[in-house]
Amino acid sequence: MGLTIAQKIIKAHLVSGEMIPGEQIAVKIDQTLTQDATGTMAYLEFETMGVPRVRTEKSVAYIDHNTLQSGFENADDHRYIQSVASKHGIYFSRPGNGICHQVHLERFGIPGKTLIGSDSHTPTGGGIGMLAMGAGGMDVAAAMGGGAYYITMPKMYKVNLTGKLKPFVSAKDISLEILRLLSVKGGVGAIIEWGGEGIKNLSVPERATITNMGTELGATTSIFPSDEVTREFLRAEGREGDFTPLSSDPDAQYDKIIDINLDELKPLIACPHSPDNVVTVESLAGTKVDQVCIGSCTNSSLFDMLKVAALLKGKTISESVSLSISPGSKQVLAMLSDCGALGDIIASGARLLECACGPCIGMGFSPNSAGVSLRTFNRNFEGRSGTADAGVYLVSPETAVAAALTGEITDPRTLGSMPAIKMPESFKINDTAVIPPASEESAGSVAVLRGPNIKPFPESKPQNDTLTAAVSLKVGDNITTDHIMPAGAKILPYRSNIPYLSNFCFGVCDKSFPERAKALGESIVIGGSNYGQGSSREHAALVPMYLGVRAVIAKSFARIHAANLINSGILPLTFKNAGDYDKVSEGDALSLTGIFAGMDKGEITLKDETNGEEATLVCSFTERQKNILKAGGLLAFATKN
Ligand code: MIC
Ligand code: SF4
Repeated sequence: MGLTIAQKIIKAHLVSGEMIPGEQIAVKIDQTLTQDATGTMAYLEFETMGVPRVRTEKSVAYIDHNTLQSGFENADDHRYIQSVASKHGIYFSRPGNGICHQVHLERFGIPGKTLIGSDSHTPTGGGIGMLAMGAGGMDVAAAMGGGAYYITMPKMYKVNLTGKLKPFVSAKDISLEILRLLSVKGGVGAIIEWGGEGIKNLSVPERATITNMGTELGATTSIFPSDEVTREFLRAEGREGDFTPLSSDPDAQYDKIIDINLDELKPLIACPHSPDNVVTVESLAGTKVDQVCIGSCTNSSLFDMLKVAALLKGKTISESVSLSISPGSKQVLAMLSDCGALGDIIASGARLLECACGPCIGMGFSPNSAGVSLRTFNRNFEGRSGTADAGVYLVSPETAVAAALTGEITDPRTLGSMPAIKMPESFKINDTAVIPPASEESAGSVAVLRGPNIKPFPESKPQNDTLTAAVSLKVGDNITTDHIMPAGAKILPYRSNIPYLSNFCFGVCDKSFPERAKALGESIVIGGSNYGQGSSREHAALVPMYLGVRAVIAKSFARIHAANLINSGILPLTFKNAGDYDKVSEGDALSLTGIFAGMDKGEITLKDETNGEEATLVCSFTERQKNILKAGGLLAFATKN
């Protein structure tokens, strides 16, 4: 039987396990990336593992999330990451050099290689034919130390694109269409391969917009073939030598095939508060808009920015709209500046932000109260923008500009004719903002600089054979990591201070949770389906662990979060019958007995001591995962072994 693109890459990197969907496999990792909001913790964990120098082909530490420095905390963390990277053989991308995924695509991504990153949008690299996956910081630390990455062998889905995008319809609309079709749970347990004759007209950055938002489908990753379009992109980046062709076999088998005709696609928009809440832009036309943000790892390439500049050229934005532009990288910004397009953007009244995540993670530029914000980003979860009652909509750059000009949601096809965009033959290459690590010989003398913001790693506890604890919180379906451990400018600087962060845990759902959990000592959280979707932040597991959460029982889990729970020593268990979720209430005393035998059997019985009800919980842990849970988390496990 023929192989899909992802199966070929997995086969070439398989360390253990069988490539049967649902089986645990271990994959050798060629490259890693970290960003600063998850990186500080990841490098603290890496240091604990005691490996002197990374064992990957290339590891890069980016600073792109915590770039507002309203106190010493972020600057101290940047200094820590720079010094620890230099000491251990990791390249350091300075603040201002750009968003990790955009820069990695431009400067480091290589077709056919494996990449894991401590950021859920690492699948952006699938746009260049990499097998690129988001992971928790501990898994990235382990991979930097030469360890394999453990995942469940995914199913394979294929999306066939036919036809050609019409003017004012773009790659972002393809992402929104697949979210409309599949929902935020639709990609769970699968790798999505994009193909069909329609991909020929999509450049690498457009493909990367699509693989980037595959994360919102819950997919393990998404991938495009490596073809002449890929070669052309690498040539323009001065890296043609990194090109290898890559395609699926003609007789490759897929578990699901989806067809999208690009000729029929219209501009789409995701409404608050979920990326799959998708309707046509025309159906919302006339809705008043307060703010428009263009950028993020989804839509900040040179092509996106040139389109924005061309549409803004000679025009002034609406008086009632505040427009922000964050180019994805220094390369994009420099080229915009050189060709004059930056001047067109500035002249229109836009506010230029630095090349970083910025408003996407609530790092500044929060909307006004009850404001309507149109963003070219990938997530519109409740509260993420930093304004609790804002309504955030996700759109393409074209739709964003249309709203900025008119002050209301506007179908961009009404703007007239789309100006022709001429992409340069080659990109401007200037890697001075990427600092190479110290040589192996001089690494010993590099001092690692730690600021007072870094607090000791919280102590985890081994799982016992019995667990008796109360339910500290019961939540519904699709709870995101932004609900569990919110981000934003006020909290993000404390990513290496778990005790402080704990005051905000589950703040979006229930502000009294931290106090209640602390008072209970040990407790259990009950969740609905797709629990922990969204970000890779391991803080959404480490903080509950610090607050005494010993198990999360849900209808189903998002992949990275389930792995983070295990790495933090928390049991992720699933109701065998989803209806049993209704039997348990907040405050109930629960008991789980025979946990170790249950882990082997795959079933554990839950007794609700408050109402006498029983339910069967299922789990399918590998031997390694059982040992991690018994040790009290990956760090305890790794330092013992
Ligand atoms: C996000 O988009 O939610 C983030 C911020 O990039 C996260 C990482 C983090 O929480 O630091 C992600 O996507 O993994
Ligand atoms: Fe940064 Fe937003 Fe991309 Fe996350 S989704 S990496 S916060 S730009």
